[in-house]
This record gives sequence, structure tokens and C-alpha cells, in this order.
Amino acid sequence: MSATTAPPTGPAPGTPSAVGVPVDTHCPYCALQCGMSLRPGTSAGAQAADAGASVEVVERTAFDVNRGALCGKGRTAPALLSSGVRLTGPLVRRHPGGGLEPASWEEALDRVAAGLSGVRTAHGPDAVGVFGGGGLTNEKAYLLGKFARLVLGTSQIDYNGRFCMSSAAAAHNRAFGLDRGLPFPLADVARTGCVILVGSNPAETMPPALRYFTELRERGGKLVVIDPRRTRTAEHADLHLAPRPGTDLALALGMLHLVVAEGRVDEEFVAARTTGWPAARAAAMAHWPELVERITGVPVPALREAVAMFCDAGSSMVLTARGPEQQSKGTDTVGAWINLCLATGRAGRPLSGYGCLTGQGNGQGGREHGQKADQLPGYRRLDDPAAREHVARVWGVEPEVLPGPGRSAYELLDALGTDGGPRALLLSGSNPVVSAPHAAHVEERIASLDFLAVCDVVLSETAELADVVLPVAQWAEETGTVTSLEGRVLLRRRAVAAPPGVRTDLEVLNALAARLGWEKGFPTDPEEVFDELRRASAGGPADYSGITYRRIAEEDGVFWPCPEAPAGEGTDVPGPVPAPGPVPHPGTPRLFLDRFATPDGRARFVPVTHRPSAEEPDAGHPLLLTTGRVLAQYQSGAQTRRVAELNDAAPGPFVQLHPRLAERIGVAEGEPVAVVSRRGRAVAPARITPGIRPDTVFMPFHWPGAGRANTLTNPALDPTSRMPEFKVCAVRVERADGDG
Ligand SMILES: Nc1nc2c(c(=O)[nH]1)N[C@H]1C(S)=C(S)[C@@H](COP(=O)(O)OP(=O)(O)OC[C@H]3O[C@@H](n4cnc5c(=O)[nH]c(N)nc54)[C@H](O)[C@@H]3O)O[C@H]1N2
Ligand SMILES: Nc1nc2c(c(=O)[nH]1)N[C@H]1C(S)=C(S)[C@@H](COP(=O)(O)OP(=O)(O)OC[C@H]3O[C@@H](n4cnc5c(=O)[nH]c(N)nc54)[C@H](O)[C@@H]3O)O[C@H]1N2
Ligand code: SF4
Ligand SMILES: [Mo]
Repeated sequence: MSATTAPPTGPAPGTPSAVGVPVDTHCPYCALQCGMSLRPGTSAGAQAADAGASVEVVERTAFDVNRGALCGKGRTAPALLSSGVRLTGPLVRRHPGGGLEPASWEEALDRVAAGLSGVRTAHGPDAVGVFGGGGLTNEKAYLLGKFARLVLGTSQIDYNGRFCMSSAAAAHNRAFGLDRGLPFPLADVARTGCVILVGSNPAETMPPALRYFTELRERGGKLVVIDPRRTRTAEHADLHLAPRPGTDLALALGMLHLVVAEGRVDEEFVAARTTGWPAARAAAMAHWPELVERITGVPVPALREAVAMFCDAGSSMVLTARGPEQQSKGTDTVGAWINLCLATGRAGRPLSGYGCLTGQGNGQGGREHGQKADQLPGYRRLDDPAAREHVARVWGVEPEVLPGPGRSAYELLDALGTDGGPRALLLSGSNPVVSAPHAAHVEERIASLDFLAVCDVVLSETAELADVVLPVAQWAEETGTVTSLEGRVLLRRRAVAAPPGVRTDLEVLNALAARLGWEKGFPTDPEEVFDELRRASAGGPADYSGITYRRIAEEDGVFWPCPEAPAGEGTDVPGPVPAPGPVPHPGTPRLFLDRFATPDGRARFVPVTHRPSAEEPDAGHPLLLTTGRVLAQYQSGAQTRRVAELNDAAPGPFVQLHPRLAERIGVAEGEPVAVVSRRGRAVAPARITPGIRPDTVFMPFHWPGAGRANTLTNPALDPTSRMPEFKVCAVRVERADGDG
């Protein structure tokens, strides 16, 4: 990468820039992590070090992923730095049932320390929980996990990434022995022969990435889009298949059936580089095309066409996102797509393979460094004795001190305030009152806690329920690393000073740890935390030990794994990272070209068969609801609903439905529609379009209140990944006269 990009600009990491000097950084939102530069203090003539100083986004064309292009969210991100919309001082609830009131940092931190330790003393360490987020930097995610395991001594930590890509992660580990969202740089997408994009809508969720698909087609490659809706992305496709929500598993098996029947299996590849084909083949052969057509609604000729496009190209890829993954069978569904890639020799070869388009800003790094219930830093397993030994040594404790695995995100939220569940919670980087499945129930569980502390930049719907709200600094005000959907570790640099009333997440953890008896071990300098993370990750699957802030800045990102020590060394070398050798490891843009990360180096076929969604339609709930995103809002909307330009573009929820369905229930465009599931009722204006299946309605999930999509969604979990079924539940729809 370094050969093709200009040198980075800006001051050394951590130093706020001088007025007018642009600082290279990355967008605070999604996993594409578009490069941008921030020019501090120009618009209002403010000093760069001034609190909440204005910054202007300037193009950073040298960063190759987006070459300067940004979507509206990235372009308007600085709006949230101004004090009018953000939290600028701690808030505490001094009386039960009373309101949140301003407080000093001393009082707020004392209350959090007392709230957490009081519950721990009374009910044991597992009565205290921690909930993190995939938007937190690597340094924050790492220190949050360390804080939970060491300071609180609790096993009860998980994070919102469980709702995001955990099914793809589980399937990756199962088949390839390693989980990195994309095993190749995004640039390869433009140069392959065919891409099947399953349940992914980058035209709205990662607009600057669309150019890779456009370029693919300009070069003569084919794009197949699989989505129950004719999305803006589907409009760019050579072939659009619109299956019934929740049937991707059958669709992938049907394609594999055709691959076998049409003699398209790459027998040589299967023999040389995989295990388990006979069982996977037998499972696929039970899914003959006519059966698959009945399950999915996709006609057999369209299925054949997709197989031909995929196999006739010299190289091809399958990319999935939340559509097939957020299902109670998400892991098996992704497994079926991986099987298709393996049977056709489209994996572990240049320009071919399976990849998952990870979602949040640090969706990749956030899942590697220990805020997950079953995990230690470096993508190590918490139940692996060698991993415990290694990390305990880096942390200067005995391995027995480390708790075991805890509950997954929904199970954790579901257990709050119950016997045996956490009664106190520290939450950072998530807004589950809007974004968790069966949200009314989750809201009730959160409200039942003895104590809730929330770290956020705004007063989110979840923060509104807290006993203490700690206001934290934002992306442009602090330095830290994130790992993009490419598996590329990037540096976000501090461009402006934070307002005086806020602290960084690292400062918060440091102050809380000190109050709870840990004076050392929780540094506030991000680079110091990163250097410790490097040691903790050394020798693990996600090995960052050879990556330094300096290298990231000079090379515009480094792809992991990037060991410091030669392969095989490093696993048992805690203590200072050795000085870089004469030839540093170059990082790993492309995985699996020589071998997969399994013990025998072969990819594993997993025999999977189709099964229905947890909830199928019945007389009372004859339709399917699916949920997702719109271009101008981000996630729970906590941030983007506070940016005027974005709010104007997407001011509220809606129910997307087919004209025939609209006619049947007698609603016209814009009229209120009630959507009713077994968990509740939501009301939002109708948006009528022929671009959706008549048996399906769609709602975006960015809003609280009457139009909250997650009032309806089903918390049924995937047995392996513990991913909730956000993408399918049974509903009925009706006119909402009088309650809209
Ligand atoms: N504007 C915007 N961009 C974002 C985000 C945001 O909130 N707003 N969030 C970021 C994050 S964290 C994530 S995870 C990504 C998500 O990025 P995407 O996965 O692209 O987003 P979604 O809209 O959740 O789902 C994608 C598509 O899946 C389709 N779908 C629904 N059910 C099914 C099904 O059963 N099968 C199939 N094949 N498709 C189905 C939906 O119609 C939708 O078009 O976006 C990131 N980027
Ligand atoms: N129905 C339905 N529900 C879904 C999905 C779906 O497709 N359909 N998708 C799911 C997916 S993929 C995801 S990723 C989740 C996301 O849903 P959430 O976990 O709710 O994600 P955000 O809305 O991004 O919440 C992040 C919060 O952290 C705050 N924040 C931002 N930066 C920082 C920081 O540096 N430090 C701290 N302490 N706080 C910060 C923000 O202001 C915001 O309040 O939603 C899930 N929910
Ligand atoms: S695509 Fe994602 S990373 Fe790029 S500007 Fe938009 S939100 Fe930011
Ligand atoms: Mo996500």
C-alpha cells in the first residue's frame, strides 16, 4: 500500500493539530473506515486546542479504499462535535425515580465505583456486567475486557458485535480456522470475475464501496444480488434473486446441488485443500432445485443462471452481510455459501473466496481483543489454558484469576436484574433500548437494574435510563486504532481538543480502576495501551505484535496477522515487545493462499441442511417482517438523528410494503400502518413500492418510540453464534387509524 499512497499528513499521533493544518484520520461510523482529513479551526477561526473547536472535512484522496469519497454521514460527522447536541458534563440520578442532574466528575466516578462494587460485594462478581460496542477503538475494547476480567472479576461481558457479524465469524472459524471479514483487500472485488452479494446493500450502507462493484462490471465481471427487496444495490446487478426472508440456506444448497448435477465441482481443489466433502455433498443433494424454488420463491432457471455466472467466471467471490447472517440459522447459512465456494475451488486462491462485509467502525478489531464473552485478546479463546496463561502473564496475574466465558449479548440483556443475572451494568458504545431484539423486554430488564452506568457522547435512549452518565470524547478528539472490514489496522488521529467537561473512555476506565484498587494497568495513553495489546495478541490468531502506530501512519494501515517475531515465536514471550528485526513482517493482505488456518491446513466442509426460521407465518401473523438500514441514519440513530442534514434526509421510520398488500389493507402512501408481531405493535407511515416481495414488509431500525422496529423482532438465537433473528419474524399489518 505504501508504494501507491502519499505520505500521511498531520502531527504526531496524540498531538492536536495547529489551526489550518489538515490531520489524516478516518470516519467515525461504518467498517469501510473511509479516509478523511480534518482541518481544525478554520470555519469559526477557533484555536485548534479550543474546546469543541470547529473542524472542516477535507478530501483525503491518497487513502486508496475511498479515494476521498464519503457518504453523507462521514461528511457531516463533525456536526456532532459541537456542544449543542452532545453531553458536556456527567449526569447523575441522585434519587430513585428522580431525573438526571449535572454532577462533578469526582461525584460521578465515585458513584459508579460505589454502584459496581456495592453490587459485587453483596451478590458476587458475576452480578456485575459489562456491555461494549464494535464502534470502540481497539484500545478501548481491549481495556474494557481487561477491566471486566481483572477489576470487576466478572465473566459477564459481551458487546453489540454479537448482533452484527457473529454468525459469519463462527462460520469462518469453523471452515477456515480463522475469522477475518474479508480475506482479501476490497480492491480485489473489482478484479474478480463474478460476485454474489448476499443480503448486503452497500449502496446505502457503504456507498463509497459501490465503485468496486461498478468497476467489476465495467471490466466485464458479473454481479448477482440476493435480497428480498430490489434495493439500490440490486439495481446495479446483472441478476437479482429475491428469496423469501430466512431461506438463503436453502438457496445456497440448491446452487451447490446444481454445481454437482452440472459437473462443475473442482475435484482437484476439493481433494487437495479440503476435508469433509462427501457429507456436505450428500446434504446438498437432498436440496433439489424444485424444492428450493418452493422454499425460496426463486425460480429454477434463475438459480441456474446464478450458478452459471458464478462458475463460468475464471474467479469468483461470495460476499455476505446482515441479510443471511442475522438469522437463527446464520452460521449454517454462511457455512452453505462457504461450501459453494469450496466445492467450486473459489477459496484460498487469488481473486476468489468468501468474505463478510463487517459493519461497525471497528467491527473487526472490536471482535478480536477481549470484549466478547468467550474471548481473550488476539482472538484467543478464554477456555484455552495456553491462551489464559499467555494473557495472564501480560497482565501480571495468575491465570486462575481470569473468569470463564459469560453470557452472549442478548442472553446477558435478558438476564439483567434476574436471580443469577447481573444487577449492575457498565455500558459503553451501544444503545440497546433501540437496537436489541424484543426491545421493550430489554428496556424493562435494563430499567430493573440496581445500578446502570453509561458512557456515551450523547444522551441515548439507554443513557436516559442510567444512574450515572459519563460523557466521553469523540473520534476527532482522541487517537486510537480501528481495524476495517479488510482486516487492515488503521490510525485515527486526534485533530482537536475535547471540551473540558468530557473525558476519553480510556481516562474513565483508568479512574474507575483506580477507585476499585487498580492504580496500575489501565493507561490513558492510547499508544501505551496499543503496545500492551500487541504483546497480549502476540502468537494469537489476530496477531498485532508487529504493528506500531508509526507503521500504520507510514503504510496507511497494516493487515493482520502481522507478527513481530518469526512464525512460532512470540506465543510465550510476554514482557516488552522486542525491537523490530531488520525485515519487519509485511502484514497479510491476502489470507489462505497457501493453506487455511486449520491444524491440517485444509478448509473444512460442514454438512448443513435447510431449516425454517424460528417463526413461520400463520393465520394470525401471515407475513414476514425484515429489518435493516437507510442511507442517512446510523444504527440506533443516537448520533445521526442529532445531525440536522441527516435527519432531514431520513426523518423517521416507515413500513415498506408492496402495492398489492397496501391495497389489500387499504392504506395509501404515507398513511400510518400498524405492524404486529407476537411481541408487540409498531406504527409508521407506509412506503409503497413494487420493489419488495408481496409477502414481506421491511422496516429500518434507527428510531425509538412508536415506530421502533425492534419492538417486533424475534430474539430467537443461532445455536452457535448466539445471533438474534433480526431479519425474520411473523407479522400482520393493518391500517392504524387513530393510533398513528
Ligand atoms: N447508512 C448506514 N450504513 C451502515 C449502518 C447503518 O446503520 N446505516 N450500519 C453499519 C453496520 S453496523 C452494519 S452491520 C452494516 C450492515 O449492512 P447491510 O447488511 O448492507 O445492511 P442491512 O440493511 O441490515 O441488510 C442488508 C440487506 O439485507 C436484506 N435482507 C433482509 N432479510 C434478508 C434475508 O432473509 N436474506 C437476504 N439475502 N437478504 C435479506 C435487506 O433487505 C437489506 O437490503 O452497515 C453499516 N453501514
Ligand atoms: N432490527 C434490527 N436491529 C438491529 C440490526 C438490524 O439489522 N435490524 N442490526 C444490529 C447491528 S448489525 C448492530 S451493529 C447494532 C448496533 O446498534 P447499537 O449497539 O445501538 O449501535 P449504535 O447506535 O452505533 O450505538 C453506539 C452508541 O455509542 C455511542 N458512541 C459512539 N462513539 C462512542 C465512543 O467512542 N465511546 C462511547 N462510550 N460511546 C460511543 C453512540 O453515541 C451510541 O449511543 O444494532 C443491531 N440491531
Ligand atoms: S461509507 Fe462508512 S466510513 Fe465511509 S463515510 Fe460513509 S459511514 Fe463513513
Ligand atoms: Mo452491525
